[in-house]
Amino acid sequence: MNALNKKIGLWIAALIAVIAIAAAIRTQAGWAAEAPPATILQTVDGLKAEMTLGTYPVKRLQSNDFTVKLSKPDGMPASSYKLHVRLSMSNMVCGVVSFELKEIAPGVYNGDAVPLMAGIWDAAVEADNGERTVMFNRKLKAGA
Ligand SMILES: [Cu+2]
Repeated sequence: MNALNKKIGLWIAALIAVIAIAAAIRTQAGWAAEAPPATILQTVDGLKAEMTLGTYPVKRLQSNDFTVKLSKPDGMPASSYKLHVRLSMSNMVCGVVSFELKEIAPGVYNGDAVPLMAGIWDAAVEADNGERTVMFNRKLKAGA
């Protein structure tokens, strides 16, 4: 009876391991994960960022329009910031993509995001005006 319980226990452990591995593979491929929206609003330290992707889901190995609208607490555009974006994938070593955004209108910053592979990417947006640095974070989905 004890041996039978041990066998059943091992089977259950193996089954759990298989389910966990399958879930991990699905998440990395970006199938199971729902696509984050194209536009995400975030306020950090009083600075508001509206982060938008032109085509969405973005396309891997192509230039994808990445726009950040920065505004102050009073709603006025936050000008003259330097914006730096860093794209990476959690739990993967497929590479980091870094690029700068250019201010194309007061408080409106634009650049090209080029994800290396399909899946869910983390985008870290660093906004610096020489006096302080504010970090924004969002996820984005890249398709094939
Ligand atoms: Cu990857």
